[in-house]
Amino acid sequence: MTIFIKQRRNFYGFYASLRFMIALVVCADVFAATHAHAGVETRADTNSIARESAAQRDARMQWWREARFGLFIHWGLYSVPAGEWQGKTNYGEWILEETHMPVSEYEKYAGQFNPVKFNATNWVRAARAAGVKYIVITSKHHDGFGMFRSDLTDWCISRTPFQRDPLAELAAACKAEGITFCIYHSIMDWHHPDWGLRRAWNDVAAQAGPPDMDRYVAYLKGELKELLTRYGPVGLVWFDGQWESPWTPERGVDLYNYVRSLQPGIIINNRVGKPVLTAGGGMAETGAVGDYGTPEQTIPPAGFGPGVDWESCMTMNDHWGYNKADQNWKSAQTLVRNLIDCSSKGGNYLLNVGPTSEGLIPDASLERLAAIGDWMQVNGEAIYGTSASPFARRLQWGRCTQKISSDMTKLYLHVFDWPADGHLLVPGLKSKVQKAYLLADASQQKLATKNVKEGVQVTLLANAAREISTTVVLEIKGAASIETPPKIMASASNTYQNEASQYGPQFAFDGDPDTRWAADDATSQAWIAADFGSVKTIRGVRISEAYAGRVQNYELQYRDGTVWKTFLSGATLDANFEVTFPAVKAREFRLNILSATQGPTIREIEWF
Ligand code: FHN
Repeated sequence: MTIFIKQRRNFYGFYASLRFMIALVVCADVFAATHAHAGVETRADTNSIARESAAQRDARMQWWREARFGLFIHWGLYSVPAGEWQGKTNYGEWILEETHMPVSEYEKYAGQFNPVKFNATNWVRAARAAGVKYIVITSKHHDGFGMFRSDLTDWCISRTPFQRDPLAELAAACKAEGITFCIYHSIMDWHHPDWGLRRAWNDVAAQAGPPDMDRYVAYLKGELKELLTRYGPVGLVWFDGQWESPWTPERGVDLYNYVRSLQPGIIINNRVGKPVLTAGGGMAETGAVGDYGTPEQTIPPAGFGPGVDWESCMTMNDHWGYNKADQNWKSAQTLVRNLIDCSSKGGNYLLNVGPTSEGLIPDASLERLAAIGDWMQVNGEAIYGTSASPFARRLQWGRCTQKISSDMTKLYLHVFDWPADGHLLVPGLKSKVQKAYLLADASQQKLATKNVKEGVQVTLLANAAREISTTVVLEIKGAASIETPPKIMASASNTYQNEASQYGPQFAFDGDPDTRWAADDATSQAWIAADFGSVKTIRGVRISEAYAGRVQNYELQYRDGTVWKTFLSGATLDANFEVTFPAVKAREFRLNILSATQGPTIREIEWF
């Protein structure tokens, strides 16, 4: 029998969940958070967020910014079916929602949840050995089940044969091991009768009266009070499930304030608010709230610029919750390079594990954590407490992080692709290198460096390359002086779903083949232009089309006053298109696509 204090039963229509759409939403958040923070700071009249000075905020965020690497743990009743129901094996933590199984059916998993092999210290030690600085554990996911002992409901751990409190044990182990304990708490609750969008298959709530969201919010706050007053310091709350209509920006601001009132130093992600749904980032939204943005399963192409806090969360395989059939594991190399990529763009990496219902982290996850730990053992200095790369353009051979102190800058060059000739070019670096060495080399044997026209050339030691990534340290007096390539003002006639922060024209001129400009799918005609700000003589162009063959007919043009003049036309492009032509002098040049089979998308355009 389900007991909810202060609850009534009722029945509401079903709300179709568009999970994959949610993932697309997530990227939007980052911009929301950034602007929100800026907005909230200034818009005292609309949102009464707990006021703090920029210095106070920096102090509150410091541990998290320096941490760079966190462990996400999706653990709950959904680990019992382990992804399987009625012969289908691809479910995860959304099994209740995706199967529409009666909630009374789902409740039976509580009786089968008895993780006797759970050992919080083992989990935390595996995380610490991997170089993780904070752990975010699901105190409650969308199924509403509390992975802690609550006085407000018995739809929690006390309903199971496992008469212990996993969160209490994890909080204690984190404290003992020097890891910051954090919680993930879902706003949406498929089980609670007062959550505004009650599911038709919530037969347990069927007898309750109509949902009462104010009463639900009181319950939600009650749970958070238990969590934020009984488990010691909590580093951050990772809210989620904010996208459904019962949740509002006002409720987000109110909850943000409430949580900060319980632990003033706590950090709260931006999903406490209600980022307006747009496919990906690129929207400054009013009323948004939260301390940092949360791209999901993706790493932003170029980060979000200085002063923008964000954290990319990602699965190790294809599921957040435990799925016994899912063996599609990312390699340790991919996971470490993702961590480096996030750090090089000024963001954090929150890597997920989905433990079993016995209380074990899958071996494949432990193996990867251990491999990451081996790399972090040697290279952690190039991740923790670093800031984003000073190089505006993507480095062909890898990434860069830096540490700036009063009189010196350390550039950490993360070499993914070892130069065949042993000479690594650091493009655009003008500074004189005081000292260069391999981070893995305790003797810090000096590497020869030379300032050349294109930048600094570092002579690497033969066979020093490491499979995952090799860190070369350059010590420079003061700040690094880097010749920034001429700033190109990019523009285009169309950008995919107005997603400028993901597919804007600037990405075709950033020197990064992993980013691209894209037009909407249905676009058959489009142009993309580059304004060099001053007259430039060009004699050729290299164009890398992302999906070769879409462009069927194009012109190359320059602007003469208000008129675009065509100086070359052709049919198709491809991934490595290059053409030279007699010199053309102008400030602005454009690729004008006259016909395309589908939305044209270009990785790089280099006018030379
Ligand atoms: O629906 C959840 C999902 O189950 C998982 O928790 C991820 C983790 O960031 N967040 C939501 C999807 O955006």
